[in-house]
Amino acid sequence: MPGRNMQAHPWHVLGTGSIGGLFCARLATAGSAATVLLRNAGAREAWHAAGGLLVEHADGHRQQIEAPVRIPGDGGPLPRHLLVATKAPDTLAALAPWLPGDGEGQLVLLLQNGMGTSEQVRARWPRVRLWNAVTTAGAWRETPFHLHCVADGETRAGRWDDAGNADLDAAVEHAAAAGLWQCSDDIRVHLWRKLAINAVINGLTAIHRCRNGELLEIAAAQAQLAPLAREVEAVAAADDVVFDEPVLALAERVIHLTAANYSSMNRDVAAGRRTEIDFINGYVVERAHAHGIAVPANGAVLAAVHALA
Ligand code: KPL
Repeated sequence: MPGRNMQAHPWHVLGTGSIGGLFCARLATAGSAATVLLRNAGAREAWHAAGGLLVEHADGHRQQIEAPVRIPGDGGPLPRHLLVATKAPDTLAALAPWLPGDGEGQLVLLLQNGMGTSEQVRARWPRVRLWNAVTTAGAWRETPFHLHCVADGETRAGRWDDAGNADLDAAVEHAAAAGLWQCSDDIRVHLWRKLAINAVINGLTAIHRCRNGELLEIAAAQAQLAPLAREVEAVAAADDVVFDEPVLALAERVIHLTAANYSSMNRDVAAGRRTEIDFINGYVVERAHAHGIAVPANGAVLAAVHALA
């Protein structure tokens, strides 16, 4: 009975962007009374004024979600299971009000672009049970509380390390049984594969202000694809992660599949928002330094995107 098991382990969702909203919808479908954690009273008013979240699925079916909402300082019990879908740079600040101690008795599942937030969360909350998820689902936001899901994709979830209370994992396993994700023993490989794609594509599309497909047409961008891919492969290998296909081939396949799209980083730069570059090429550079590997192409993309901000 996935529905009853899901109700026994209620989730709290932090971050109501396109992916956070989509997983609120999936939790609702699975029979979980997920609670949405919002930033402040203004966001709560906007949520109620919109009547909650509207998700339009690829098959045309519309789902209205009127989940309960909480804001920091409301005095309720501590959330035990948090699904975090904020932008990577916002993670610690978004989590802080909900994890006032060392994380004991709480589980955090990070579902985000980029890497580096797991290490940050672990350093700040040594007793939290920490999971990651990686998804290929695609969604976009028409308004803050109106989403369109364009691809169901595949989602994998895996434990980051062994710290924390293993009993909390039941919530992740019940969600897997309800079809939200597949549990994986090698989540780092999935995280690195997504990171590799984003490290090759996203920064370049922001720098050249182009669609993903145009990376193959703009000579200066095209020339950077292979060096970026080679560097990511070398750093991942030093972190004991081996890809089942060359990163350049992987990235080029995604470029073809998403040729007409603007990457998330291109959109962030166009809208004047903070980017996730520090958690994408920045993470590659950080791990490269730790291993003494030179990564000039990733360093150049990191610096160029910082200069755009
Ligand atoms: O994940 C993406 C992103 O934009 O963040 C890709 C796969 C590059 C699609 O645009």
